[in-house]
Amino acid sequence: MAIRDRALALGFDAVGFAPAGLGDRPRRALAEFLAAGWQGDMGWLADRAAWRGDPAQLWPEARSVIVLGTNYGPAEDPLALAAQGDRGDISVYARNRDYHELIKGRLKQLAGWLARGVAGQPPIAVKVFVDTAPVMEKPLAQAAGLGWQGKHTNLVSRDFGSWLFLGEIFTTLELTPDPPAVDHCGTCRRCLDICPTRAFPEPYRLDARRCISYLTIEHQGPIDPALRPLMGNRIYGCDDCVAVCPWNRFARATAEPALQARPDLTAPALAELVRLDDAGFRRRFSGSPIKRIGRDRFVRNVLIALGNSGDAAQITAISALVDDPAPVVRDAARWALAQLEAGDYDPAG
Ligand code: B12
Ligand code: SF4
Ligand code: SF4
Repeated sequence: MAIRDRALALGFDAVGFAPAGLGDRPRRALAEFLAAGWQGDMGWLADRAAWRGDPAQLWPEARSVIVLGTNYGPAEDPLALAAQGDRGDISVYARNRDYHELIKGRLKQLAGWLARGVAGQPPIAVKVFVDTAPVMEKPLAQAAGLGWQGKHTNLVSRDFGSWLFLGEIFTTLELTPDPPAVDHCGTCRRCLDICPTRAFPEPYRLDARRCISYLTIEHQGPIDPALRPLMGNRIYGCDDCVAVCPWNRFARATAEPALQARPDLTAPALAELVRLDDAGFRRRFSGSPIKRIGRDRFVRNVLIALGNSGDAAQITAISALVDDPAPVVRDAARWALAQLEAGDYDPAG
């Protein structure tokens, strides 16, 4: 069919159609998630929750959603990095350019083509979304048949495992929906058991406040000291639950040039990252999604990884940051020193 062919020609790897609505379950799950406070300081998840939980409220004229998946499968097993304590583990999605730009550009191309429509037919209205809009992308992708929400809450595809970025085109066009995907997790619980911080209160539910992805990327203040030793060398995001999924045996490395891992972002030396000042940070992460969190939060993460590294050779570099102008950096530096010198850490200090 023309839309699918066009989407694949533009570089998308998976395409499906769903009605512009969500059943009760995702809406209820979102309400329960927010009532439990699992969003932590991602207040934007609660803002416009009515739109997020119901595409019909976000855009009442929309009739269908075209869900597009982009394969970002890594060439090597991301779990292997956890063993390299002197190196920073950056999650697969952040090892090159910001995926939002790539996907949004392609969504706009496809939407523009669609909106031009067929001569003599009524005009077709379209809106494109990726990640940051008030849309629940995973339940929509499941409804469009791209995969199912696994126990780690992310979408699992039979063709690409856990490695699909999602994006959507909402449209006034009536499209015949694809059959929704069915859950194939069965009795497996690998993703739940591998989580270093025990962030899943139960299967299919995530307390984001304990998730290393949230802690390293979204959370702005000092990280709960009880969780720091569990973070290991993860300095931007975490892939453990998605990488361990057995359905990744069907995954393949992405062929997309913009998503190939930059060698300097695959396993950078912590000793080098901890020395970054503002200008150095901006230079190093130009064009990368990491730039968004700024030098202070990033160096906070690096200091926690150093505290977990057991590498006493870094004590001098860490000591240089105990008087850093940024409170989160000072706090993490004192904690890292206490870890490496087996000394005291006073959070109030
Ligand atoms: C907020 C957010 C986060 C937060 C919270 C994650 C979360 N699970 O809610 C944080 C910062 C932790 C995060 C982390 C990551 N994220 Co994120 N994130 C989002 C965002 C913006 C919204 C998700 C959301 O609505 N959460 C609210 C909860 C309520 O909804 P939910 O996740 O759908 O989960 C509910 C359902 O699973 C439901 N449910 C479904 N089935 C069932 C069955 C039963 C029986 C039950 C009881 C419940 C149930 O219950 C759950 C909640 O309790 C989306 C983009 C978007 N606009 O959708 C990207 C998105 C989900 N993230 C994405 C990615 C890649 C990641 C990371 C892998 C990045 C990384 N490597 O660090 C991690 C994975 C962590 C994890 N296990 O989820 C991708 C996922 C792609 C995919 N294939 O699924 C998305 C879709 C972005 C994109 N456009 O590609 N993320
Ligand atoms: S991303 Fe990491 S910390 Fe977050 S739920 Fe998955 S395994 Fe746990
Ligand atoms: S690891 Fe197992 S339980 Fe988790 S999403 Fe994959 S199949 Fe489902």
